[in-house]
This record gives sequence, structure tokens and C-alpha cells, in this order.
Amino acid sequence: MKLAGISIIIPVYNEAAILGVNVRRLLSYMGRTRRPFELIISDNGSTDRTVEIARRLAAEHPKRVRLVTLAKRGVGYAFKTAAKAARYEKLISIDADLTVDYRSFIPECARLLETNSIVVGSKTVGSQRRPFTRKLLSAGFIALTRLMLGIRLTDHSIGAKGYRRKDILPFLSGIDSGSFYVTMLVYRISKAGKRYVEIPVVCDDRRKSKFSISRETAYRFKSLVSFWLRETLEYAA
Ligand SMILES: Nc1nc2c(ncn2[C@@H]2O[C@H](COP(=O)(O)OP(=O)(O)OP(=O)(O)O)[C@@H](O)[C@H]2O)c(=O)[nH]1
Ligand SMILES: [Mg+2]
Repeated sequence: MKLAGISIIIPVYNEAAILGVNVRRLLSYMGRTRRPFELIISDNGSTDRTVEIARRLAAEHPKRVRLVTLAKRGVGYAFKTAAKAARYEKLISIDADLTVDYRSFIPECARLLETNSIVVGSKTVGSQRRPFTRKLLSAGFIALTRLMLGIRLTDHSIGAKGYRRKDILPFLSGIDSGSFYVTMLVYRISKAGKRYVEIPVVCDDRRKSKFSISRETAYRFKSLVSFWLRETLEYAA
């Protein structure tokens, strides 16, 4: 049986130090799976040599590596643009630091996308080595999303997620340009009566985040409250 193709989306911001090595690791792994695939590196705003390195990778592997460069900032915007441009129906979003075990996650995610619109890799139900403050802030956010939006998820980060392209396309224009897009997509998919599922992933991430933790926390909580208010008012109207 012919395996379905996968578009792997890698959002990047100032990843010059690791991009070349990690893209080559992914290329070598995906090459061995014998699936049709592409890697879409999606950059907005890097100030180091990320774009130059990504251009070189795309030139070396023209059928496998594509580059999206955007002037407008925001990881959600980077995802949305890459998802629209993707060649394949199964989209998998992976962080450039490859801190999640992609060799387990990618095949399992691809399998579950046969029957689900979204697959969420969760560090919380899996195992994680991340700084305590990051775990604590995530836990607070997760508790609120359950309470306010009824989302049965324990991880809303951008990495290790899978999406069925045709199911999320109708919602892409309305999603946030920051990382809150994951929560919005899951909410829309669940309201549309489609299926999403969470699976455990193993994550070892001790490097400094590319996000400013304080700014990201304030942004996430603010986005959640305003999204909840909009949804509640719309429902009441
Ligand atoms: N395109 C784009 N990518 C970004 C941006 N900010 C971060 N990224 C990328 O998003 C991915 C995740 O960033 P990390 O710094 O690893 O995030 P993290 O804090 O470890 O994430 P958690 O899993 O939530 O703990 C990486 O591939 C980053 O390069 C951005 O503004 N634009
Ligand atoms: Mg990371």
C-alpha cells in the first residue's frame, strides 16, 4: 500500500546554530520511511543566518526542502502560510530543536491523522525535562482552556502537532498570528464535530526558549480571555 505524503512544517526564529544539522537529521529519517514528504521551513523575522542556511538547504534538496520567508512576525502566521502552501494532506508541525522524539511521533501522528483532524503530541501525559517555571505556566494555561473552552488537551504548544489539511483550511484565515493558533484550531475543529486526539510524547528541552516567557505568558492568557469573551458573546447573541 502506498503511504500518504506528509508536509512537515518547521517554524524557525534565529535557529542558525542548529538548523542545518537538524534538517539533515529529519531528511535522513524521512528518506528511510519511504513516504512522499517535504519539509517546509517557515521563517519570519530571523536576524541571524537562518534564512541563508535554509536557502542553501532548499537549493541542495529542491524536491524535499522548501522555504517560506515572511516579513510579518508571528509563529501562527508562519504556520498558516506554510499550511496553505503545503503539497500534502497530512501536516506535521515540529520544533527546529527536535526536542521531541520525532521518530516515534511522526509515524504515530500520520497513522492517527487517518481518523482524526488534529493529533496533539503532549509532553504532559508523556514525559518532559523542561524548566519548572515553564511547566507551571503551561499547567495554569491548560487548566483555564479546559474550564473556559472545554478543550480536553494537556499541551497547547506549537511543536509535535498534526493536522489534516483539508479540515483546518476553512479556519486558517481566522486564526491568531501568535502561538494561540493551536488552541483556536482545536476549538474550531471540536465545534465542527470533528475528532482530535492527544498522544504522549517524550520531550527533553532545556535550552533557552526562543519565546520571551513573560511576554508569551501574558499574550496567551490575554488571547484566551478575549477569545472566550468573543465566543460567549456570539453564542449569547
Ligand atoms: N516562524 C517563527 N518561528 C518561531 C518564532 N518563535 C519561535 N519559533 C520557532 O518555534 C519553535 C519552538 O521554539 P522553542 O524556543 O523551541 O519553543 P519552546 O519554548 O521550547 O516551546 P515549548 O515546547 O512550548 O516549551 C522553534 O522551531 C523556533 O525556532 C517566530 O516568531 N516565528
Ligand atoms: Mg524548544
